[in-house]
Amino acid sequence: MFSAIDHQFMARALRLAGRGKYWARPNPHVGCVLVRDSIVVGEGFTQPAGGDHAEVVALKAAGDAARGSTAYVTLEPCAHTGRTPPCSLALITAGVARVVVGLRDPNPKVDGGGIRQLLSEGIEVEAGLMAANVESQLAGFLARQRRGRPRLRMKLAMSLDGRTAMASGESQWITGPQARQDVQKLRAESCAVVTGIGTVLADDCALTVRDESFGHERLPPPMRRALRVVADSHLRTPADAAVLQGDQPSLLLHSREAHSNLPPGIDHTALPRAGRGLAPADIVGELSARECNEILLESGPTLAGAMLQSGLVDQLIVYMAPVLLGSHARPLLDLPLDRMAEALRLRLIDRRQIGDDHRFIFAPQQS
Ligand code: AOF
Ligand code: ZN
Repeated sequence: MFSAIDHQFMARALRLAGRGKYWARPNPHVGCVLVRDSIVVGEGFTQPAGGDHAEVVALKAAGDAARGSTAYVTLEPCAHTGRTPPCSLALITAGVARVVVGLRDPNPKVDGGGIRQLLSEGIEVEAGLMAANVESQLAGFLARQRRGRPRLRMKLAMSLDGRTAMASGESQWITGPQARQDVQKLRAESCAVVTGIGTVLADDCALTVRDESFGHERLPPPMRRALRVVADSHLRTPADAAVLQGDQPSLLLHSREAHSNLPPGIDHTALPRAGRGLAPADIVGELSARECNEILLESGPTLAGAMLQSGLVDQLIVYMAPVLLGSHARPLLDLPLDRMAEALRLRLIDRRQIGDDHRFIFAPQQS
């Protein structure tokens, strides 16, 4: 039912959508192309939250030329008034004749409503073109809408012998500059970057998204807003820690019993105490409540092990450097298993070389 031309324009809409990936959150980054007589008359992608949706950007660009056109939209046009008015209405008012949708929007406020509204106005609608591409492009948003919690990706950097630091804690640098640059992109795509207090105290990590890592694709400040989160049950993060400095927001998650000596202005939230720390489900739940679509976990072995055992991790992104750190060095994960039957089996999703390192993406078998 879809022609080669349809594929070509939806592919263009997908590429456009990608340009919004660092700033649309918590909205999904959507792309829209308006075509009349095989000519693109307008196109656009989702603007930062509160700004125009992709369809509205494209319609504004097209003006009167939108009348009688076909709209290629990666995600079903919204039919509700949220931070912005419904796109379905904007398409109807502009006189668009046909709408080709990549994927139906699972947001309960939309969920087929946009498509129904277009159809009821006599507009031809076809859905499902390149849906698998939209699924992977919007994996975080879709996870939050469908199952009520964000996608959680865990980043690990290790030596060939599965070590992450020397016994002294020294760890800079195991992987090379290209791999570290790749991590910058993961951070920029994420709504929250989470670490544990152990890593903050050991490395004084800043967890920032650094502009210079993006080459000519320079990121203006609104694109660098990943929330930096520290799981810090006892509120031990020093006020002068790098993770609390700069213009990128940070959040300390602590147990209800912790005493705060923090200077004013530092965002912190109390969660129930669970064993020696905080429960992974509570950490993820708090970030979900804050409309996070994508969480990147960049922690040491304790939090990483607990998260993995909680079953909440969707992907492990492992950078492996061609170096041996030896048997005194620290292991990748704190995962006290005894029997083969307890082993966590992973499924390989992707594998590639980045500089001198290798990057593997795995999903735990259960998910
Ligand atoms: C579209 N086009 O480009 C995007 C959509 O609060 P609002 O008004 O910004 O609406 C947010 C919701 O709209 C979001 O949760 C998702 O369901 C949909 N996103 N829809 O028609 C777009 N980004
Ligand atoms: Zn919309």
